Amino acid sequence: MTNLSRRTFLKASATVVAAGSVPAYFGFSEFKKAATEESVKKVPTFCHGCTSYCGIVAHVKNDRVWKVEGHPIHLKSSGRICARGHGMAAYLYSKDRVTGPMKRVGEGKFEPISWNQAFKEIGEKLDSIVKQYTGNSVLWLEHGTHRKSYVDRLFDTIGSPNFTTQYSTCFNAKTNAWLQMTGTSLNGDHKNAKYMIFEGRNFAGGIIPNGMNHITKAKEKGAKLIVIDPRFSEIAKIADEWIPIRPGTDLAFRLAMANVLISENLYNKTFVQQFVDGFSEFKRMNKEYTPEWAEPITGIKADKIREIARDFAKYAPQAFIEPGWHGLHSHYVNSTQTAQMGIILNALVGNFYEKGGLMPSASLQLGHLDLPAIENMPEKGARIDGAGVTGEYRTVEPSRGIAHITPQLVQQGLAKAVFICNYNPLRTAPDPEEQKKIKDADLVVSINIDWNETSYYAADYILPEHYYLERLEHPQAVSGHISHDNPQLALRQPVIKPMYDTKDTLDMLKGIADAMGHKDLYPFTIEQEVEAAIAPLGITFEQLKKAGTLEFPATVKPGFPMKKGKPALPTLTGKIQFSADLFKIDGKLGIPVWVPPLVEPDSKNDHEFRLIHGKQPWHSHAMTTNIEQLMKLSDKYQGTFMWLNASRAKKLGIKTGDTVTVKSKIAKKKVQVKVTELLHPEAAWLPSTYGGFSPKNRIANGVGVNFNDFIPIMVDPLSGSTMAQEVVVTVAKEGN
Ligand SMILES: Nc1nc2c(c(=O)[nH]1)N[C@H]1C(S)=C(S)[C@@H](COP(=O)(O)OP(=O)(O)OC[C@H]3O[C@@H](n4cnc5c(=O)[nH]c(N)nc54)[C@H](O)[C@@H]3O)O[C@H]1N2
Ligand SMILES: Nc1nc2c(c(=O)[nH]1)N[C@H]1C(S)=C(S)[C@@H](COP(=O)(O)OP(=O)(O)OC[C@H]3O[C@@H](n4cnc5c(=O)[nH]c(N)nc54)[C@H](O)[C@@H]3O)O[C@H]1N2
Ligand code: SF4
Ligand SMILES: [Mo]
Repeated sequence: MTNLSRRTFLKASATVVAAGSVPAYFGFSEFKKAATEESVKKVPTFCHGCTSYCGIVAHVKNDRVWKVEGHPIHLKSSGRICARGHGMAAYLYSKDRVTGPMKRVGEGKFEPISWNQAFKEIGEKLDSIVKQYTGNSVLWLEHGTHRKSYVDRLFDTIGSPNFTTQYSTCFNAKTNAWLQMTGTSLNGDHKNAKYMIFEGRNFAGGIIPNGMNHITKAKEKGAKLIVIDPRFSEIAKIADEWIPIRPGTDLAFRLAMANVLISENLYNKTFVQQFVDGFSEFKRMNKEYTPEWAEPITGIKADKIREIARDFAKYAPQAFIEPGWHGLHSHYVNSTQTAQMGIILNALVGNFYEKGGLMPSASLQLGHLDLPAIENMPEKGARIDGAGVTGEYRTVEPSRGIAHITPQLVQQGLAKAVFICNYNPLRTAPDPEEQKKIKDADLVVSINIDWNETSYYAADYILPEHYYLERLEHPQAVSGHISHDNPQLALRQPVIKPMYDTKDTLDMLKGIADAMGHKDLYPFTIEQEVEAAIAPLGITFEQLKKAGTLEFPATVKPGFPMKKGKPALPTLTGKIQFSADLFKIDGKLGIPVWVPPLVEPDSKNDHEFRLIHGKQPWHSHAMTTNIEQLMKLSDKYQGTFMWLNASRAKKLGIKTGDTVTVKSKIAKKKVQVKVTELLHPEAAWLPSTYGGFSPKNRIANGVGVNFNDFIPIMVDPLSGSTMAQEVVVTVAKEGN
């Protein structure tokens, strides 16, 4: 396709589909020649469909992506990707992408604006906000931390401490507990395990493609898999046992497991003596939590709890409770204690740094650019969301912040300028009507790729980033979630030229900083960043580009970290701290004790349920609901339906396919129901993805409902999470 421009080609192919014939004036013979003669290029990069960031290889012909497949060696994909990986690649060609910078001119009305004009207006506005209210009134919200190093330079210049990730809606309780108790984080070594407990964790729904591969390999060698989930999740299908725990009571189950391990002398005494601080206090406080105590709370028979604890000890150290992700770690007032108990149980059986137990991610020392220091750096005040030791939420990690309270910060006049990047709080944070109030800030800039709810309802300016298949990024060390001895480095690189008038976030920040008068704040290119990052590794940019993912010699070995013969975790004692210092508040010892959930459905009221949720294998958060191919799967599998237990549904006269009204204190919505035996009777379960309400996302808009519709903005006092399942709803058949 040498002489035919891509635009002409697209027009041509669209017409072919529409008309079913080939008008000669489109130069079809030329197209056909190019289509048959041009060779397929295979360009490795990595997916952006979820935080697994799987390595992929894009097949490109005529500057068009024809398909993607899993990168053969990437830790997370290892040759396979999921449906979303394919859907995300197809979304490159969606008509709903934002094709150039936009400025709001009214409610739901936007006009194109040039990049230079957008930078000028945003830069001048930001400058006046900083002058009037200080840099502390500026907030950056982002899914992840990938662009943090860029934001840091601007925030150091203006004096803002408010870089915030989406983690308060994801898994803060887990990261907080691991940080406070161990100073690190470890992954299950699934492929070498003999016994795995997946509690509130679903590798086959909250997908890591190669994770499932590791588990099935272990199972082929005889490993046992126990799944503890109020719902028969996708991973429960391959489990030896599914235990439908009463939602919100995992802490009680875990306390009782520890009680069995200690009272029956099954715990690893040598390990505990050497590597644990605070065991005797824990033992004293854990005495009352017998399996008989936990039985009525969890709905799991005392004998079953004993059996699991004994098996766990029997197979240790090739046994673990999967450290988990979202499913247990942002849902309840007791989520942090539940996460603490995950660490404690694993430590009691001594599986830390053991093959088949918990192992660290293989690490890589990357280089970085030696950038000029920021001159006259203003003093930064405390974070406006109160995260961190000097704030209202002293035990919440300040590096992550509390994203979902942004509308309150705007209403209180604390947040005047809000940048929202690769993040859609209006659909993925609690109470969308409240989240809409983010628009009341003096300046709201959305850096996203499509017309998500945040852009449509809240943004003054939409600055579209290049799609992930169109951009280069500084390289990423592959880590987390599944264990791997050899570190890997993955590169995201453009597989085609950008299709529209989009930019990298680095160039957007350059433009805004320049317009504010902070010239040369970013005196580098992404290419230079890549070169600096790989400099210590002895590889070239060309090698990395060609391979996409490179693997390096093993850095991970079993064995607890030691220094001069002493345990050397980055904690106060170098040991695992059962009593976490930061959690020692209000006279408490920082040791997990039973904390009941905040709310309970009334067992005498047939209409009341706890509303719980989970991922669906073919959707990511809210963003894939605008992908046509994936929504076809939703249609096929009744994907938008809310699950109800058969015995409860019967009492209410509800059958599969019926429409019901679901009501919480803040919302009343209609949804169709799937009636099933495979759910705890106390729960109503919603797939977490649907309920799009941006009119410009034509496929997602108006399909299904979302758990966030029903929950008010709340903050878990220890980790700052949303407590998204501390909600009781009533369910009634239409007309009742
Ligand atoms: N398909 C898909 N995969 C994804 C993502 C996605 O959006 N879609 N997102 C990625 C991200 S960012 C994350 S954080 C991970 C999340 O990965 P996971 O944490 O594994 O996924 P979830 O579905 O949120 O939760 C897991 C399970 O917890 C169960 N659960 C709910 N309440 C309770 C409870 O009270 N007790 C117990 N024991 N179980 C409970 C749910 O039924 C669900 O099956 O997935 C990642 N992968
Ligand atoms: N409704 C709902 N809420 C949830 C969850 C859920 O499953 N459903 N899950 C919870 C969890 S575990 C998490 S981690 C969070 C996730 O919360 P979000 O990050 O808000 O979720 P996403 O739906 O992934 O939305 C990200 C937005 O990024 C934009 N985007 C996509 N690709 C790019 C890109 O390449 N560049 C840029 N700049 N933008 C891009 C899209 O416009 C999309 O709207 O949500 C939490 N809350
Ligand atoms: S799990 Fe699926 S969506 Fe997530 S990064 Fe991998 S291929 Fe993409
Ligand atoms: Mo997440």
